[in-house]
Amino acid sequence: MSSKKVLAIVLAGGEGKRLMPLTLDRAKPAVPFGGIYRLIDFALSNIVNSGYLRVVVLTQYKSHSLDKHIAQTWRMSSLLGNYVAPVPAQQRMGKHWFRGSADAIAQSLNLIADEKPDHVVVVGADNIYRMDFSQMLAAHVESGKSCTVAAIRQPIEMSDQFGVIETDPSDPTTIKAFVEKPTTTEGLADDPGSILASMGNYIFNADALVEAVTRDAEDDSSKHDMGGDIVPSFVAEGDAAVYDFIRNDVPGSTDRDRDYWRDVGTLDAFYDAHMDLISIHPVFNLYNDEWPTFTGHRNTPPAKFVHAGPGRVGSAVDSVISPGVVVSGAQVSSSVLSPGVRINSWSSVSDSVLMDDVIVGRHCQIHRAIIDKSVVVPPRTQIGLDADKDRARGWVVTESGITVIGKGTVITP
Ligand code: ADQ
Repeated sequence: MSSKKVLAIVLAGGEGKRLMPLTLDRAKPAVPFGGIYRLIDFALSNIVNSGYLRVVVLTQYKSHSLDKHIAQTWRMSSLLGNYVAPVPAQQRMGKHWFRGSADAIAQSLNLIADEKPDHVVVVGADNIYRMDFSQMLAAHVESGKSCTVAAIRQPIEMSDQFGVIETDPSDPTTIKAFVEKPTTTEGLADDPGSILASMGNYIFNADALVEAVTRDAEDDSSKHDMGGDIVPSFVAEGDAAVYDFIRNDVPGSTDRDRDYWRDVGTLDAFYDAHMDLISIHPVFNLYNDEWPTFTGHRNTPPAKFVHAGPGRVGSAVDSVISPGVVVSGAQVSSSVLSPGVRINSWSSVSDSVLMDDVIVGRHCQIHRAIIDKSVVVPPRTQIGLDADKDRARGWVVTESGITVIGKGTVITP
């Protein structure tokens, strides 16, 4: 199937309130992840690796660093008509210059009209996973429906975070019912502890999407949401299929990470997804050359580990260490360090995520923490050892006890 007939739309307007303070001045898809990436790199890499090279990224809130990242990293050769174009929500003025995700598509219908695709692949921008959308498209075409929703099993306790899909055993590929984030629901017949959750990835026949979104835009009772309004409208017509993610087989994936998918909507989930990267046999393997995750690279020197004197061996174990990091006479374990991080003598960093250019002075102890860009940690600071003390200093401490320090926070010694 020609990739020219497919337009990919990435919904990248998420506010990401539950990731505060990491989303204080950036949109959720621009939040750094895994040392050198941004969250959106995973969705965009999946699209490009699937062979779809015409991509529109719909942005809204605090999109400056997202726009910059896309412009610097995702510029493609226009010679072949390929592009990754960030498109801000700005076509309507006033109080409702942005609404739900379906409204973002409604505001951008001219892009579909210009491109004249047969199919539109619509994906969220804030999940960590690998997926070959061309396999989903083949299933979509085979189903004969106008809309296909990608789905994965999730624990029933999480049903209020997802669109929940119901099918009929006699016709398991047709969606019988779709409820967006229900507070109560029933588990699957063969697995009562699980639900079939929408991954927020859809494929539409282009004309059907245009029609549905246009109709929705005129409906004042609608919240203009893809999961809440558009998908249910196809389900009501009996015109929506489900694509089980378990069928997706990305080249180079392992038995361990083939069905990996993480919604990193909360700080705890964001932290856990980092820990998934660093185990000896990672449940999400970054080192899959057959399905690379693309990102921009700073021009930084290699990482360096310095023996700074007697008893001051600089080392890191079970960790992901980015270029430009210097660990001097300090110990790092089970952590993810972004470019430009410095850890100085007699300090220890464990079970933590340190973003770009964080500087840790001497004699510090950092444990179970997320520290955003450019924070300077003065000598003898302890972070993550005492939740009450950390809260008293104005830092966020999550439900599971991870201390989170926002970008550029000035820590007094
Ligand atoms: P949520 O992620 O909670 O659930 P939503 O907040 O609408 O739904 O975000 C979906 C995607 O759209 C995100 O990538 C977000 O960044 C983006 N987005 C939201 N509003 C936007 C706007 N106005 N403009 C541009 N982008 C916008 C969704 C589905 C559920 C599904 C989960 C899976 O609605 O059914 O289960 O994803 O994570």
